[in-house]
Amino acid sequence: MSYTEVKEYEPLTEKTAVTLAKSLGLFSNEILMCNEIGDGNLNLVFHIKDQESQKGIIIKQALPYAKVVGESWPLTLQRSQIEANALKQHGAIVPHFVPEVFYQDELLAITVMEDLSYLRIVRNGLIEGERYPLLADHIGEYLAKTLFYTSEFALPPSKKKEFAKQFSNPELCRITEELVFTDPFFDSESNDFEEELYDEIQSIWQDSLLKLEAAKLKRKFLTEAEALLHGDLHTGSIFANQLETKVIDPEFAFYGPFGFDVGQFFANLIFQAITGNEEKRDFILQQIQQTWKSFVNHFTHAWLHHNIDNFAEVPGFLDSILNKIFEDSIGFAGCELIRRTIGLSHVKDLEGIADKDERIQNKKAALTIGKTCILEHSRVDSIQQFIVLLQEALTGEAKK
Ligand code: SR1
Ligand code: MG
Repeated sequence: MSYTEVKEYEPLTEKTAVTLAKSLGLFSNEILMCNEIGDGNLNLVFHIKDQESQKGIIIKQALPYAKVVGESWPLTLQRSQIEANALKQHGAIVPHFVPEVFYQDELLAITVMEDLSYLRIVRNGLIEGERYPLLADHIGEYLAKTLFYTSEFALPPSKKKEFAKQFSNPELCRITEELVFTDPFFDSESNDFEEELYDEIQSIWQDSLLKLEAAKLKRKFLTEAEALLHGDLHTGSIFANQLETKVIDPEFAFYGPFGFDVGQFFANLIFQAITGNEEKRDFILQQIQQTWKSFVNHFTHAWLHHNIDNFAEVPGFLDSILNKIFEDSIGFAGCELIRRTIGLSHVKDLEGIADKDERIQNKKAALTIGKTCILEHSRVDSIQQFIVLLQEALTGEAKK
């Protein structure tokens, strides 16, 4: 049977994934290698390769539950279509930063896309000391363009509202609302932390100023439908090498606040600044600065050439938007730092530290910096000031 004629959803196996690849006519060779390589929280990912021609593809399939928790946490298969459509939407804006989608199937909840296995997942590469000299420039450009060109600055409001409807993603948004913006700030069941952090965590739960700022940030995430976000832009969602950068996995895509993707990227770089030595810390801080610089350059260029809003040329408007994005992104970064340390879904940057004392010390630093970002986000006026704030936190109390 041709796999494209399957009538109901079933999870693929390495064998049926090959059958599917052949049904799609993507390979001429009969002998194909297939490995399930998914190491994320939610999906199956099959890497299929023709050893002779070295041609490969990726088949990503959504499971009807969150893999990280198990079948007790059902999850919509519709996220697969959201992801494929977001890849296409963002791919139309920045094709050089997004994998090409060859095929999508709603029933099977699959997306067949370009094989990026010649690149490395940035989180793994950074942990092992690799450097990606163009990463900051590329991600700054990716963020500026995907956000600007899906916003009302570039689209007529009616068109933007159509997209916002198409990318309504309530189940995946709920994960972020709970895991990033709520649970870590309360004694919630989903939290997962080492007991040595209990005093720090208690102080988070009891800090009403911190909770007030977190509440405001959550509200932004819930209500500000500014642009089509990636929605989960951590360093595990980025492939890179010395020359290229590709952003994958936008299954959390929806219309949300400009600063959210920027903040998640910042936070996941900050983990590397926390865990690295002095030289790495300086390099990572420079990457954060460069990302923002690239973002501002590309966003400003798009604004000056493609802004359709009548108010575009009003002095101060662009600056006020950039300031808002910047402040929000620092606040969102703070939430991401805290949730990846004590919430449900952790990061290898911290968990991979074998020595317990060292790991706890780094986790405490992540919590301190996360709190600072949340509390100070609306007072930080420039990227230089943010870098100084991070430098002080990294060399001072936070690392003791
Ligand atoms: C249940 S999903 C946990 C996390 O994995 C995804 O990558 C998102 O970051 C989500 O919050
Ligand atoms: Mg993901």
